[in-house]
Formats: sequence, structure tokens, C-alpha cells
Amino acid sequence: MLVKLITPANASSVDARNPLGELKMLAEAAGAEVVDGLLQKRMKESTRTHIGKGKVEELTEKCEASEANLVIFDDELTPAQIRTLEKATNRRVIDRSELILDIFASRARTREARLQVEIAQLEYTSPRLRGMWTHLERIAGAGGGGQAGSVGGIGTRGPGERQIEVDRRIVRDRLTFLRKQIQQIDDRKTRAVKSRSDQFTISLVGYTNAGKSTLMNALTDAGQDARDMLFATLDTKTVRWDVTPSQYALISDTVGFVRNLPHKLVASFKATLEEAIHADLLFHVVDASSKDAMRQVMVVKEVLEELGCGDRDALVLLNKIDQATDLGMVDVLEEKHAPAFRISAKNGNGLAEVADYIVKRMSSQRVDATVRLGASEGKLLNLLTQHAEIHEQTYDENMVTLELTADRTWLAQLQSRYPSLETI
Ligand SMILES: Nc1nc2c(ncn2[C@@H]2O[C@H](COP(=O)(O)OP(=O)(O)OP(=O)(O)O)[C@@H](O)[C@H]2O)c(=O)[nH]1
Ligand SMILES: [Mg+2]
Repeated sequence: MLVKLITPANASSVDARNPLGELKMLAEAAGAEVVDGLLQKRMKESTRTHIGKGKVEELTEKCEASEANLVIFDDELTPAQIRTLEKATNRRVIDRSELILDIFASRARTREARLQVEIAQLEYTSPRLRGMWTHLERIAGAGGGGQAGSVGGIGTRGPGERQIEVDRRIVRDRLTFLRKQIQQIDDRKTRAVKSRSDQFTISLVGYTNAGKSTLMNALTDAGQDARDMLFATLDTKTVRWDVTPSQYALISDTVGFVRNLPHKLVASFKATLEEAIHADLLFHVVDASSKDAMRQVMVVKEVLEELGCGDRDALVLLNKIDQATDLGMVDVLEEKHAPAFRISAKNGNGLAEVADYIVKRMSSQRVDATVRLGASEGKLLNLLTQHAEIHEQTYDENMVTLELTADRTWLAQLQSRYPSLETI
């Protein structure tokens, strides 16, 4: 059962045509079957029960009629509200943040992602721990464990089961332990990302389901999971994109964003998004076929701000142009975020133009260098004279020394292909 309260304060973030649409997709992504929904318009929320007292009764009746065993609220609830609502409806009650954390818990594959989700879940749920004791019995009976289909388990997967035997102190100890582990991974990750500084790096960011992974698959042979579902991608993956036969960039696919992403989650996903934070360029992929595109663009920008990369250079890619219907909106987006590209990751439209743009971008970073190579290395010498600007060329014995200006990434890539090319 989905519930949303609309107040003048949150009205602007509500999709008027389909107020419960995104919550439904999130619930389904967590493996729940949505049986019904309830909306209430009110001047402000009730401190005790979030929705009004009369609505709580209606909610209970609806739950009984539809045999719903879980109630999901679109807005954040206080631990006290959750307790009161659970008692009144006699059902497990969770809010949007807990739902998102649960999806992440069931999708996290790498050790790093698992640690991050567990930290976020513990941080989010530990203030509510007092409340947890009251439904421990139900949690134990719900068969959490993270399997899809164990609907009663939503909001309890991941560390949920563990809370049965822990108290706050143990939670704190566990958090300290997890943070230490993640710090080690973070350090390693920062080093790995920094070591790519010779390369041109691009990071795909965007609202969940915008088509980031599909784009990555179209450009490379990454074979990313690109199903029509929210948060299909959770772990960052970086692969090589051959922009031209002789030049490549490193491109990273990252976790999608969603509105009201729990803050704890954003913080703990910083390491996963390390690529985005250090990338030379962001590809901001937008689902241009969504009526919600304008708002989604804003949400992505907000999350990027939170991550401290709001000022990163971003190229807006208006994706799914093959099925976009509101072309007026696409025009507006294009104008506002120029230069933006209209693309279809699915049928490949517009991708050649993006590649051209990237080639230009990569060439705009020129460096002066002095290099040395064997005089007999004709092929390499040829490449250098073709692609770099040579200022001076001196021969001694059987070596050539060149003073030149060239693309930073092109030169780095040439050196990795020809280790005999020395820089002085
Ligand atoms: N028609 C059309 N569909 C597309 C296009 N690009 C992606 N899709 C579809 O949109 C859905 C989501 O694509 P993904 O690539 O998984 O999206 P994502 O941004 O990686 O999503 P998350 O990883 O879940 O955040 C899939 O069903 C894709 O087939 C496009 O250009 N045109
Ligand atoms: Mg994806």
C-alpha cells in the first residue's frame, strides 16, 4: 500500500499527473507488488500520524480490503510516527528512504557497495532502534534475507535481521568497524582514480533509468545491465571507449540518482562516485522522453552539488530522443544546457556527433613536452610529426630528440603503446 501526503510545502516536487508513479516503480524495484494507493491533500502534516486521523482509518480499511502487508510512505517519517502508524494499521510501515536503502541492500554486489549500504542503513535505522523492538517478532517471521519476493522483508534486509540481537552499542561498534573498512577501500580507490590522471576520463551521471548503462553499452563492449528498472546499476564500472581508432577515453557508469535520495546514502556512496568527482567531463544523461525530465535534471544537479562536484564540466545528453513526444520541452532543455546533444543510446542516433565533440575536447588540452626516441623508429616518428606540433628536432648518435606541443591524453596514450618513447 502506497501513501502520499501532498502539502503546499512539497507540492512543487509532486508529479501532478501521477503522484505515486515513482514510488510505485521504487516499490517494484524492491520486489513488492503494489496493490493500492492513498493520497491526501492537507495544509500541513500531522505530527502524530503524518496523514490525518481519519485517513489513517481509511488506510487500515484499504490495507485489509487489499490484503496489503506493508505500507510505504513517500515522505520521511519520524520514528514516533512509524510506531503510531504501525500500531494503528497493524502492519509494517516504512518510508521512502528505507525503501531506497532496501533496494540498495538487495542490489549491492561488490564488497564496497555492501559496506556502503550497510553503513547507510545502520545510520538511518539506529535512531529508530527503540521502535524496532516492537516488531522484532514480525521481522523474525518475515524471512528477510534479501530474496526478492519476501515482501514482508522490505526495509529489514541487510542489517535488519541483525538488529534482533544487537543493541545501540553494538550498532555503534559495527559502524566504527565498517567505517574503517570503507576508509581503506576509499584510500585505495582515490589512488586508483588519481593514477588515471593521464587519461581523459568521462563519468556517466543521471537520474535512474535515464539510459546511462545503455549508452555505455552502445559506446563500448562493457555489457552493463541495462534493464528497465530503477537502480539497475549500483557499482561503478570503468571501461575504455575508443573514441577514434587512435584515441580513447575512460568512461565510468555510475549509480543513478533519484529525488530525496537519503543523505546518508549520498555520503556513503562518495567512494563509488569517486570517478564522477574526479572525471574530466560528466555526461549528464537525461531521459528526454520523460514528462518529468526537467525536474530530474534539477535533482541530478542538486545531488552533484551535495557530492561537491556541482561545478564539474557536464555535457547534457538528451537521450531516448527516439521516443520523445514533448519536443517543445526538449528544445527548452537543449537551449538551457547548450551545448547539449540529442541522442538515442538504443538506436545510436547522435552518438557520432558526441564522439566528434569529445575528440575536440581531448585535443583542447595541449602540453609542451620534450621526447626522445630511437632514430630508426620510423612509425613512431611519423605519428609524432603527424599529430604533434614539432618545434625542434635534434639527432645525436641513433636517437632523436623532439620539442613539441601535443594533446595531453594523446601523448599519454602514445607512450603507453610505445614504452620506448621517453619524456625528458
Ligand atoms: N527508446 C529508448 N529506450 C532507451 C534508450 N536508452 C535506454 N533506454 C531504455 O531505458 C531503460 C533504462 O536504461 P538503463 O541504461 O538501464 O538506464 P540507467 O540510467 O543505467 O538506469 P539505472 O542503472 O537503473 O540507474 C532500458 O529499458 C533501456 O532499454 C533510448 O535511447 N531509447
Ligand atoms: Mg544503469
